[in-house]
Amino acid sequence: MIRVGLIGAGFVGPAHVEALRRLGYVEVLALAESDARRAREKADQMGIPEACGDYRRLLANPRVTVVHNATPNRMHFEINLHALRAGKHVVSEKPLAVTSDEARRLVEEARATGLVNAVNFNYRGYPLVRQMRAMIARGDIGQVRLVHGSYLQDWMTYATDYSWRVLPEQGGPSRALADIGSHWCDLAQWVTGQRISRVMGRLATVVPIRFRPVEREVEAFAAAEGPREAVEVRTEDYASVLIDLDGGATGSFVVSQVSPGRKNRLWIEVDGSEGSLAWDQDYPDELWYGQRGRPNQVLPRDPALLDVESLVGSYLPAGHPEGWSDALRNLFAEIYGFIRAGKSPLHDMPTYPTFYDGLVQITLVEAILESHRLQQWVDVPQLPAPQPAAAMAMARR
Ligand code: SOE
Repeated sequence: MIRVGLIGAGFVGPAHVEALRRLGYVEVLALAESDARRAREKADQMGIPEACGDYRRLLANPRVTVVHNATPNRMHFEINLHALRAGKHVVSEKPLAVTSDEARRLVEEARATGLVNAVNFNYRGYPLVRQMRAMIARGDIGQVRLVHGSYLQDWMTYATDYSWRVLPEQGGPSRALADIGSHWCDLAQWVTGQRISRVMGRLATVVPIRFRPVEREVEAFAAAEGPREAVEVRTEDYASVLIDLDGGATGSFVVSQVSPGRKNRLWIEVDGSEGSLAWDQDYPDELWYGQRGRPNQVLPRDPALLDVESLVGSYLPAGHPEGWSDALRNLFAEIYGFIRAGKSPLHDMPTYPTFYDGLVQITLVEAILESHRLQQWVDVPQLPAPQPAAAMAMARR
């Protein structure tokens, strides 16, 4: 059994617990929350044996070998750092930290320890997103020319919609871009194998004043009651971004948390010289394959039809719909497969998103904010990827 400590039990923490339990060889042993009473309550709800109100106690538990950090953004850096220093493998929610300086320090710390470090870019766990990546790598759509799409939500549409993410002190300087744009950009880069190298962003805060419930913190997507106070909003509700990629492709994306009716719609299309592929999270079991001289196709998520490399878990047969929680489980299966095999990112190339990928996304968001401020194109600093020993030996051969 691999034993896990979860820190933070807001919206996403319980989803981690459920996905981990489905792996079969992982026990969620301990929960840390902002105070001991809340920790015990939440731990009881989820059947987690140990609970504490101070994450440092959880880190001191020698039976915990992996820590999942599902706390609000402002706490990511400190907890990730201490978890590594305590000798734990870390699975962090995104963003890895609030600034690229902090994220860089975490990448260095992780490298110094050799521990497994992962960031939850969970949309990589969808079988048909993997299929898209495999087909692009194999050249099925020819040379990649255009990458475009959007990530739209509606849970911040009204001035009474509120979350800690609104305040830069809690969520960081960016909201829609860091929260959901980072998922879109991670996918765009991962499926195409190209890096976003230049950006031109236009951000907007369309709800400048929000009404914050004063009595308690509100979790993402949750409703709140009781008295409220007005707060000025200093993070973006919306962004549209032009992008250039280093392999010659160009494109654009829109992110919004104020698009009524769009609950969590991540859509991405890649157009190549020979064909196009498009995936829409509203229909996650379908991959659209467009061609010029032949009828278009829709590939279903049928394990019998997918490329082997797309199969990270035991998927249900075709016709048995899978979704968000299955993709999360698939990503965890990959991370924990690595841990269980006793691998280290110093020696083996991780197949899951690492702290380095977290740093790449924060750097990208910072470049988009800068571009909006200057009202011009900005080059995205390109960061050398850490190379495990095995990959370096291969390159020398
Ligand atoms: C809220 O916008 C949120 O929960 C994000 O924080 C997640 O990363 C995204 O997957 C769903 O929406």
